[in-house]
Amino acid sequence: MQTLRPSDILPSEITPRALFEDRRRFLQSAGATLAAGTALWLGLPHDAHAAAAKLGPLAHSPLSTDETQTGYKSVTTYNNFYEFGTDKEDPAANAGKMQVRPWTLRVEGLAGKPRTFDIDELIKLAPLEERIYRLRCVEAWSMVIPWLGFPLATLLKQVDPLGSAKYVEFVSHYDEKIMMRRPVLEWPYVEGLRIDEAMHPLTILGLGLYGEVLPNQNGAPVRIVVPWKYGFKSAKSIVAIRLVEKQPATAWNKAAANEYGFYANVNPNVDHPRWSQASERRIGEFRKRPTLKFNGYAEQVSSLYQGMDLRKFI
Ligand SMILES: Nc1nc2c(c(=O)[nH]1)N[C@H]1C(S)=C(S)[C@@H](COP(=O)(O)O)O[C@H]1N2
Ligand SMILES: [Mo]
Repeated sequence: MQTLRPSDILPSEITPRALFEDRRRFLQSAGATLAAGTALWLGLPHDAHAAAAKLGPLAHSPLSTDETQTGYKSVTTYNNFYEFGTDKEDPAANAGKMQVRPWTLRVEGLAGKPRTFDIDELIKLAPLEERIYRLRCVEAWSMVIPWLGFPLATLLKQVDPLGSAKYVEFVSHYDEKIMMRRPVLEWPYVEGLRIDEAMHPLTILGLGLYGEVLPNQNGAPVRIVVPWKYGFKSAKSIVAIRLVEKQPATAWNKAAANEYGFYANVNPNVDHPRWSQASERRIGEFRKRPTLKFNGYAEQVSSLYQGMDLRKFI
């Protein structure tokens, strides 16, 4: 069976055009309260998401967890994407306005060969893998998401990072015409990693989930996914990656440094100043689960932090 790449086919071509346009109009006019039920409202089958562009072929990564995956509906309607509102349903209701094509990603800064990649180039840059990762939000909930992507290292190597590049900064798209203007955070949303964290094989450039291109609310068309850190490190809808010498000033760290450290490694032993991080609720479950150090990825990543006091470097 031949699987189409999103470069071959756009969602607007797959979904019958009238339906697609209806849906867009609906998303633009409906308030946050209604839009969560869009699929039902349109009378679409339960797996309405099957209308989105499929990505493939995919290799299943051995770095995946075999835990039960969080349902597609929760993954795509319970989101943090503050540019589109601070309630969990806001991104699904409002992110449809974001134009995700054409899209380019600049990889610049301390690099021998800085370069701008078109989204279609990016998707073809390396074999796509399915990476089923736990995502642990700083708000003490978690999900298990089947991401599609490839190692961020593969992209970074394309531009020949210089030895002076010690950190990597990620800049999200910002458009005040369709996104929040209130300075809840400083816009654009900026995140960052140390270069060895960025080059770690677990860190991926996310291009899809559940076998399809990323829904806008999950950070279309390209985002970062760093599974051993709190979710806020995984910047969505990025337009630039900068190789830099100094630790970048990041959006959440600027907003409240004592609550959101630069490292933000998942750590059950270090509480958020306003709540415990010892346990979490997996979306779809009622019982609480103990939070695991480095979100369960300690074996792979703890060597990155040898000799560092992780109570100090939160
Ligand atoms: N640009 C941008 N990226 C962002 C955020 C945001 O508000 N803006 N929220 C972060 C937080 S707090 C989390 S938990 C994850 C959520 O990703 P998901 O909605 O795809 O599960 O995205 C992260 N990336
Ligand atoms: Mo989060």
